[in-house]
Amino acid sequence: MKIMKNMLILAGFLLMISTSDMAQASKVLGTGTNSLLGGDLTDPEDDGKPEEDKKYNAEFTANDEPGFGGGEFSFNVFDNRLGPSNDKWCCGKGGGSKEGLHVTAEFKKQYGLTHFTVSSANDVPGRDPTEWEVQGSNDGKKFTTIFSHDGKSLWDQRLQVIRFDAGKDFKRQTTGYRFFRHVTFKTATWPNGAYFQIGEIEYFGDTSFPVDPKSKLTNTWGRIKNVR
Ligand SMILES: [Ca+2]
Ligand SMILES: [Ca+2]
Ligand SMILES: [Ca+2]
Ligand SMILES: [Ca+2]
Repeated sequence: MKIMKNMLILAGFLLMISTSDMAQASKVLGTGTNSLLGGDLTDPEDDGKPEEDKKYNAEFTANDEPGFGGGEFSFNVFDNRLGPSNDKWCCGKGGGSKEGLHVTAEFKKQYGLTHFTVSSANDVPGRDPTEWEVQGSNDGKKFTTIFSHDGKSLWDQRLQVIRFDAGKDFKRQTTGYRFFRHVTFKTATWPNGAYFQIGEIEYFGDTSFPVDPKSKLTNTWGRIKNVR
């Protein structure tokens, strides 16, 4: 009888695990700066000084408004804050951008992406990314798609933090990358007027993935090419 009861408890427990395992696409963590996970790979200590671009563990580049200062610039997605103006990246290149709008974080080490967050900014939902990707690279030139979304905006509130996990929202990673790039190809209002915004991006990863010898080679060549 006792064994039977224990088995029932076990069965219930297993059911619970498998149900939570099935948790569907992405997870809303809340709204505002306090809902960010914090301590992501770009700034593990959460002590970055965005206005000076100091105390970060990554180098940032972008094809639109590169920089933290000067306004609603692209690196504001790494300033550890959610809010208006200087806390976000807004509002898109005039007439759109064929290659999309992208911002890249370059690290010294390779990381297998385990999870990441992307947060909406404060303005109208029509500026939220509807078609976008997170990509990885080891030379900063050839990028592989890790996560992609093409459909309705995933954010239903302003300054909303959404978390995406490997094994649920994108494939469990077996390759590490030194570069992570966020690209937006479309928003609901693209490419008219102020058509784009993102509040914050956080990347998390580990180095305990099996090393793919090919990616190692790419990394070496990437470094040689970058020295030119
Ligand atoms: Ca830091
Ligand atoms: Ca951060
Ligand atoms: Ca800022
Ligand atoms: Ca921000």
